[in-house]
Amino acid sequence: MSEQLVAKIQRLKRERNAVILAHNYQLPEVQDVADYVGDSFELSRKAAATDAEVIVFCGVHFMAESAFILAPHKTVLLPERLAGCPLAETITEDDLRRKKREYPEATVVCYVNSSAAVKAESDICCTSSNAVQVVNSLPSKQVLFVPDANLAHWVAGQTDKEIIPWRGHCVTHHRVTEEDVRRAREAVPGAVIAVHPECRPEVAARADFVGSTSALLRFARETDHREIVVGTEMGILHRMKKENPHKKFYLLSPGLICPNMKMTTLDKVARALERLEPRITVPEGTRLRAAAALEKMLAVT
Ligand code: CIZ
Repeated sequence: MSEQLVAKIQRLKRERNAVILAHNYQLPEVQDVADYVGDSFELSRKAAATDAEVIVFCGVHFMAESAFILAPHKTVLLPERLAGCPLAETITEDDLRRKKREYPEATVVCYVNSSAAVKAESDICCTSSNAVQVVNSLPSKQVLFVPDANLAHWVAGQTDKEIIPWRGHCVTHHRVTEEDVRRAREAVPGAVIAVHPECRPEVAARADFVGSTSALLRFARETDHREIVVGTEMGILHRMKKENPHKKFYLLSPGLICPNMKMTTLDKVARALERLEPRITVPEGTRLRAAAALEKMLAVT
């Protein structure tokens, strides 16, 4: 059944002149059918660079929006319309406008895990792999950093700027505790612990390595350690194991499962290609302002 479904997806992909992009947190079978697997920004850049007319973005809503922002003349499909991001939903453009009034001198740095409307209201975007570099490139002393408070804290530890965080969290990463780190050290002595900066500060402080999904994948390839405990969404283990068959990977906490990332199935990918729905678009005024914030990030990284 799954082989037939994969064959159907490949046929539809050719007929539609489509490319399939899958985030590092997607289900293994969805990653395996994709043309590219990566973090949200890497994938959005692929979307902009490809000759394909249709982009099937296997991820969550803000990711498909970013692809559309960078590739507005293409049809961008999100196979599951309801796949949202609770972190991105912690802040609206109105919330951000109010916060900006409180800190009129601050530059607004917006993590890409945010809606197009919030990006449009920001001065510059960042990803978890370039957040420190983006913040340090700014002339202002004060930075309003939205929406992830844990990432803001991690950045604050690596810059002289005054970082004013928003109160958002990724519920999946925020679930991991110090106790999980202690237990992992006991259960797999000698293993190295690598976590995402969306984890709580006390978790990041106790890890051996902290980085974005692309940095974690690089770390897994380059470290001499044979056993790695991973503190990010479980979907990444599929790629880590594929790329490093001789190493052992363990999940830091059984809670590291994002239900939104698991909503996309092969059935829904096939249906999206068949119907060319659900389409994700962004109103042109918002798109242009959000694109400017993303382009500023590219100019300094
Ligand atoms: O932006 C992304 O792709 C996410 C969700 C995390 C990361 O570190 O890549």
